Amino acid sequence: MISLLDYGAGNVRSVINALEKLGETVNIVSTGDDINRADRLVFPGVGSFGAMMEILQEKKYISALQEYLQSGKPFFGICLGLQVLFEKSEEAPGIAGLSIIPGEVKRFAVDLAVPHIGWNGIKVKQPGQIFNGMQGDEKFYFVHSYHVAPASEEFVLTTTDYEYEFVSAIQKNNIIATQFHPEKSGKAGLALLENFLSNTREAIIPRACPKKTELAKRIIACLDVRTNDQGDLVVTKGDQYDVREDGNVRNLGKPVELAGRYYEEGADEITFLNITAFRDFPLKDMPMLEVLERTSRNVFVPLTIGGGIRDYIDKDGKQYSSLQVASEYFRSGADKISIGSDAVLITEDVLKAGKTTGMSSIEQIARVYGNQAVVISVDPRRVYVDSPDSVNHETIKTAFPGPNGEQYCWYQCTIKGGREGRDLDAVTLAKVCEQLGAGEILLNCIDKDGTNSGFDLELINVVKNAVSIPVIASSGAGNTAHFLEVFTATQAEAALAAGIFHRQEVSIGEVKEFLHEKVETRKE
Ligand code: 1PR
Repeated sequence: MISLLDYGAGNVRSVINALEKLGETVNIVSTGDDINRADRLVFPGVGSFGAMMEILQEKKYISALQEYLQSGKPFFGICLGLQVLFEKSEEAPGIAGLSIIPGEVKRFAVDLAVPHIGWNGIKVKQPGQIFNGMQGDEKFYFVHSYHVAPASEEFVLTTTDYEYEFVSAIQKNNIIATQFHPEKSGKAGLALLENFLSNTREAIIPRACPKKTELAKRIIACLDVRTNDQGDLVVTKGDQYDVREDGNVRNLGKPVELAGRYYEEGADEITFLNITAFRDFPLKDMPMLEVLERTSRNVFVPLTIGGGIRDYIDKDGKQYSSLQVASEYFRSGADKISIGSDAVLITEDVLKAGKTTGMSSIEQIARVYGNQAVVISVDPRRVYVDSPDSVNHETIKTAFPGPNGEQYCWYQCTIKGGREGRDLDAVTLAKVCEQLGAGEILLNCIDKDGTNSGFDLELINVVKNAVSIPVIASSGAGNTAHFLEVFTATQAEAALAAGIFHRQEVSIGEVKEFLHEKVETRKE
């Protein structure tokens, strides 16, 4: 039996799933007394430092936690569960942490994208049981904007490089805490957790730690999911968003099975898009929640889910907020949610009013679950123009002129799966959504979707240059060389593909093999 501290702020499902996969029975801590009684405690922190400390205070967990941490009993902190051990954080000035380790938590001061999202390496600084059996060149999944800065090196277990070197794990007697998420770090993460649970393994420094760690470019498999005409939930795939062939919805497989296959093949993340959720209410769509629940029990890389995340009034007049919809997805095993149509409408409102309301789905979900949990999925298509002055949009000079020889184009945002074009360009959308608190942009392209002709590099560059959050390049991958092209001709942090993986034309392993020694990737 292992105790897990769930202070109610976020998704602890994936940690529970990982522990259960390793054969543990998980007891959720719900009072200070439960903390006192625990023999081994896992603390997965989610959200923001200030909100976390407030909840810990309200629930009267603070003194129980401090006592537990001083007792010498095993403790594993993850992400904010590491930061909580320090004295204070720049994220919440004036609010004290648990002060078990001298030092503070600082925001990344880098030119690179913040949050630091993705798979990065570790440099091990002192022997640790949790590394038993590891080579040292494994990568782990990070997602954070703040990092710990201990006052001395005494308790530093690992460091990681992200423009500069930061502390990515600490060890003090039986207290271990990592900035990265072992529960989302595939087989390496599970092995590390298993070592902690066993608590009897020899402490080692792995032999092959890199001198400098590098954030890997991520390869993401995307599953567009919808109900077909027979009522089955299937993975489908469109050509420029048209998913029907001879009148029927293309059926490329079952969502849970395909996700499992991509995990085994080495996908760094898996994205589900519920592509018809704009017309249905997703909380009624229980099969989709079930897909997430079943997938997250066996897939230990980040899962994103999109489709239908917006405020909603059902036929009986009952109101649901987008936050409630998102919360249900998080509870079912999602690590991030993605917002498509609603992001366009929110941006239009912000531009019209000249200010934000603080109440949009993006702001509300980012406040509770953190910026990194909010992905904006953009569905743009090219609109050609003769001159940049002819429209009030961010235009680019294109190397691929339009049908009438037009030299310029802008990227028009659409809603409802490309069915409705709006008077808004993708660059403006990305900038406004970043300001509202989005953590990442999933950049599709209707012109390229399903064409196998390569990513729209011009689109990716113009959006990437406009924001500092990570950008996932999507649409058009047709072969392994397209991945190399997108990572060398743009600064995109990740590349997503669907069709070539579903049709088994190219496997994720083959993509990574091709990129080996050309682009930093994660090896399983
Ligand atoms: O608007 O918040 O309800 O979210 C709906 C979501 O569903 C959006 O993220 C939107 O992108 C997606 N969506 C809606 N309709 C379709 C469709 O195809 N008819 N799919 C759709 C979007 C695009 C990518 C695709 C890549 C890679 N699919 O996700 O996987 O283009 O494809 P490729 O590698 O085969 O070229 P909301």
